[in-house]
Order: sequence, then C-alpha cells, then structure tokens
Amino acid sequence: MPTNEMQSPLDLRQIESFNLSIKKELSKALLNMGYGHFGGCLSVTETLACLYGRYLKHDPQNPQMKDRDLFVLSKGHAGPALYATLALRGFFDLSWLQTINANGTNLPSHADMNKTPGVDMTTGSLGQGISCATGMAAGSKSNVFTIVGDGELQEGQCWEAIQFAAHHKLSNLVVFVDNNKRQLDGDISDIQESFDLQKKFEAFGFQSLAVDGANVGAICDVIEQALATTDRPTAIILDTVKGQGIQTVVNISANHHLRLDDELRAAIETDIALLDKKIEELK
Ligand SMILES: Cc1ncc(C[n+]2csc(CCOP(=O)(O)OP(=O)(O)O)c2C)c(N)n1
Repeated sequence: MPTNEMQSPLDLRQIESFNLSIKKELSKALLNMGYGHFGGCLSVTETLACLYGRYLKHDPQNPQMKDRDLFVLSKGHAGPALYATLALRGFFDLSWLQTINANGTNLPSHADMNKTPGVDMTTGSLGQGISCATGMAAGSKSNVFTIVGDGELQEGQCWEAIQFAAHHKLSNLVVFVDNNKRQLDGDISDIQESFDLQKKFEAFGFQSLAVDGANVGAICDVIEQALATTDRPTAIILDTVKGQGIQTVVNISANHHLRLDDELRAAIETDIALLDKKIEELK
C-alpha cells in the first residue's frame, strides 16, 4: 500500500488538538439538535483525526479528486463525527454543523455521498458500508479506510466482505473496528459476544492489530504498519469507550442515543468548556 505524500501531515500534538476539536464541534452540533448519537460519535474521533490529519490523501477544495484515498464510515450513525472532521478540515463551513438532520440539510444524521462534500459512501444500514469499502478497494488502486462498529459486526454480510477482502489480498483496505463494547441496546457481551476480534480477523487472513483507540500516537503507529503491508488487508481493533472525551456521556451507560434535558445539556456544556481548555493548552 503506498503512503500518502500529497497532504501536509499534522504532528501528534496537532492531531490531538484536531481530535478534541472534533469532539467539541460534534457535541455542540448535537446540543443544538437536542438529541443524537453521542456515544458512538465520540468513540471514533481519535481515528478520524489521525486519518484526516495525516494519512488520508484528500483535497478539501476538490472532494472528488481522482486519485484520492477513500473513507467509508460503515457505522453511518456516527455521521456528525465525520461532518465535524470534514468541516474542521475545510470541506465546508463549520456553520453547516448547526443544520444536521434539519429539513433540506446537506448533513443528514447518517452519511450520504450525494449530499455532503467529502463523504465517499452512503451508509447507515449496518453491514453495508464495509461491503462497499471492500468493493471499492477491489476496484481501485487508492487506499480505502473504513470504520465498523463492534455491534455492526453481528451483521453476517460483514464477514462475507472480510472473507472476500482476505481472499483477494486487498492490501489497500484498512478496517477499523470501534470496539467500544456496546451497541444500541446494551453491552455486546450480554447481547451477542464478539469473542476475540483480533484473532477472528487473523483467522480470516487479515493482518490484525489491536490498539488503544483513545491514543492518537498509538493509532498512527498501527496505521503505518497497515500502510507498510503489501500482501493482505489490515484490521485495526480499537479499544474504545463509548462517549470517550465527554465524561458526562461516558457516565451514562445507555449513551447510544441521548435526548437532552436541561440538566444533561448543562453537564455536557461544562465538559465542552474543559475540552476548550485542553485545546488551548495544546496551542
Ligand atoms: C441493518 C441495521 N439494523 C439496525 C440498525 C439500527 N442501529 C443503528 S446503530 C445500532 C447499534 C450499532 O452498534 P455498534 O455498531 O456497536 O455502534 P456503536 O455502539 O459504536 O455506536 C443499531 C442496531 C441499523 N442502522 N442498520
């Protein structure tokens, strides 16, 4: 897999600041809506910051650039995390985030390639994104990155895609698993155990790596391992916490989708102020 030489890469401090800014902007957008998928948006921001800050070949001025790398948010309900990333990267104005899911918006709650500059695949029906990403990797020389949920992997079609990718040795495909141990209605281990995801991907023929999904430096290291691999696809199992970065959300066990009352809103606003402080310290 060739590495990206076209964009000016951010250093680790900048990537961490980018990550915190994504958390802040997506949280502000969901506060504005009054509801949203807080938990599963917040658990993927570190990975998005690494990809869009350093590794993904892209051009915000030309979202359809021909030889760009491709990104598929297979867990499409985390759309607001991707939108905050794209806005901060310059694909569109930050003010668009205030229109998420509104009538006529370019930012529907789930990702839509026909509406949003920078979105490479429409997703939301779990299982379909990783299948599309695999087909895109088979049909292109570009690198294709996708993020799937651990709950999403209960969809059988994911494993068809994984088997196909391994058989065709799609070394330009990187599958991140947001292993936050929760799905919509509870703990994965209560609903349908994932067992050892790293071993499962390895058994299918992937290079299979595990990493702390809250540590941007560690995530960059495993992405580099993936980019250096030329004989098979890579899976990166992200050890994450649903809601990570906004403690109020972490503390709520049923944090998949929150509807805000005044108390919750005030608590999240306090957490956003803490993020602001950290962002300031990183300057
Ligand atoms: C095919 C399909 N079935 C059900 C849903 C409804 N749904 C949206 S998110 C979700 C839970 C997914 O869990 P996970 O992939 O672990 O996401 P995370 O916890 O990281 O947000 C479900 C069941 C859907 N979007 N698509």
